[in-house]
Amino acid sequence: MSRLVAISNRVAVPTAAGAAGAQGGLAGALHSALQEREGIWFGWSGQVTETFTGALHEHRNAGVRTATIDLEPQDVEEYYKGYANSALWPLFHYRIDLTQYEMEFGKGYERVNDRFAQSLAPLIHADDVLWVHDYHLIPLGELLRARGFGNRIGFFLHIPWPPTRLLVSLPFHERLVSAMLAYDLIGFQSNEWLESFLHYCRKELGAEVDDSTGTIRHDGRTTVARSYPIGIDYDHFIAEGNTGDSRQAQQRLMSSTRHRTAMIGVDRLDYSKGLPERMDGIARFFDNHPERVRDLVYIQIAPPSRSDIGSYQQIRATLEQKTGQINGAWSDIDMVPIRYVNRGQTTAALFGLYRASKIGLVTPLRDGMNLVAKEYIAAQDPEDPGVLILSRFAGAAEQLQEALLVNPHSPDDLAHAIRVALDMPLEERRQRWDKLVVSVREDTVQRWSDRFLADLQECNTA
Ligand code: ADQ
Repeated sequence: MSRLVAISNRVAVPTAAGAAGAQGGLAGALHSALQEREGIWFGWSGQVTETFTGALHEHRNAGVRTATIDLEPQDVEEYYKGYANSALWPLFHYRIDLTQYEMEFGKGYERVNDRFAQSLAPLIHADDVLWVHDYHLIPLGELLRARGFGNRIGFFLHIPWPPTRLLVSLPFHERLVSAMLAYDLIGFQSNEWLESFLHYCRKELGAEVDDSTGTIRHDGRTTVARSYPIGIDYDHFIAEGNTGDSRQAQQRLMSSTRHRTAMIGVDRLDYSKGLPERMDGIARFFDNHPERVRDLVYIQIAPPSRSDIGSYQQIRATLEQKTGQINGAWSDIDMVPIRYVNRGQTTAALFGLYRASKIGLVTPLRDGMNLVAKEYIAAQDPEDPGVLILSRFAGAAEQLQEALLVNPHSPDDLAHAIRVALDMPLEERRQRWDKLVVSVREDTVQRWSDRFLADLQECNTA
C-alpha cells in the first residue's frame, strides 16, 4: 500500500476528548484515513509569522505524522479570509450576494498555494499517493505537476460545486477549473455537485466528457470525477455514546425538558446552515399552533466560526435577534421555547443531546454533505427513534431519503414538518429510522476514504 500524503488548509488532529467539532467534519475524517496508511498530514499551522520562511513544524500527534507551515498576515487576509472564505465559500454555497472578488485575494490564493507546493515538495517520495482537500487548495495539484511530480494526486471537494451559470461570475473561472484537471481523480460529495462539474467542463472548457464514467479529457490529460459521499466514524461515535459523559448530557437535557419534546440543531454559525430561516420556520410553527408552544423546546447549539469575517458577524447578530424575538413573544415564567448555546460540545455530549431530542433539525440552504444529519440518526434509540427533518439542499439528502425532506427557504414547509414530526407515530418513526440507519452505518468515513484511495490507486498517471 502506497504511503498517503494528505494536504488540507488546516491540520487538526482530534484530541482524545473528541473536541474536533468546531473545526468541522474534515478533522475526524482525515485522521482515520491517515492512521490506516502510515502517512503525513500537511497544512497551515494556523500561526502567522512576519516573513514566510517555509520552515516545517513536524510532529507526531495521536498516531499521525503532521507537518505544518506558518503563513504571513497578508496570506491569511488574502488567501484564507479573502479568496477561500469571501469568494469561493459563498459562491460555492450559491451566495453570490455575499461574494467578494478582489484581485489581491486571487493573487494571495495563488501565492499561498505555491508556498504549500514549495514546502511540501521535499516531503514527497516517488511512490506516494497525494490527497488534496477542499476549496482552499484547488490549484495545488497543478503547481506540484509544474515542479515535476508525476505521483497519483487526488482532490476531494467537501463543499458543493455550483451550477455553471453561477460559477462563470468568478473572474478567471476557467483558470481555476482547468487547474483542477491536473488531478488524476476528483471526488464530490453528491451526484448533483458532480453533474454540475461535468457540465462546466464540457460547456466552458470544451473538454471531452464521458458522463457514464466521469472521465474528462482536456489538453492531453485525463481526469476522472466521481461522487464519494462522506460519512461518520460510526463505531467511534457509538463508543462515545456509551460513556458516562454522554449519558449525563442526555439525562441533563431530558430532566430539564420533562413533558416537552426536545428538538435539536447543531451547526457551525455559518450563513450556509440556514439558521435565521430555521428560526422563521419555528416562529411560523408557534404562530400557526399557539396551543402547542408548550409541547416543544428547541435547542440550538451553534459555536461561532470565522468570526473575523463581516458576513459571519452579521449572521450571528441576525440569529441572536430572531432568537430573542421568538423567546420574547412566546416565553412564560416557567418556560423558554428556544435555548441558544453559543459554544461547542464534546462528541460524547453531542451524542447524548441528539439521543434526548425527538426531533433533529438540519436545514442548511446548501451543504456539501452535512454530518450532523448522520450523527443524529446514529445516536437514536432503535426502540424509540426521533425524526430527522432535513434540507433537500444538503448533499446528505441524496442518501437520507427517509428523513422528512424540506425546503429550508419556506417557513411554512418547516412549520409543517415540525408538526408532522411531533405527531409521528412510533411505528412510522421506526420504519423510517430502520432505513436511514443502514446508510449511516454502512457509508462510513472509512468506506469513503477506502473507496477514494482505491480508485486513485487505479488511475493511470499521464
Ligand atoms: P462543516 O460545514 O463543518 O463541514 P458538518 O458536515 O455538519 O459541517 O460537520 C460539522 C461537524 O462538526 C460535525 O461532526 C458536528 O458534530 C461538529 N459540530 C458542529 N457544531 C458543533 C458544536 N456546537 N459542538 C461540537 N461539534 C459540533 C464541511 C462541509 C460539510 C461536510 C463536511 C465533511 O461544509 O458539508 O459534510 O465538511 O466533508
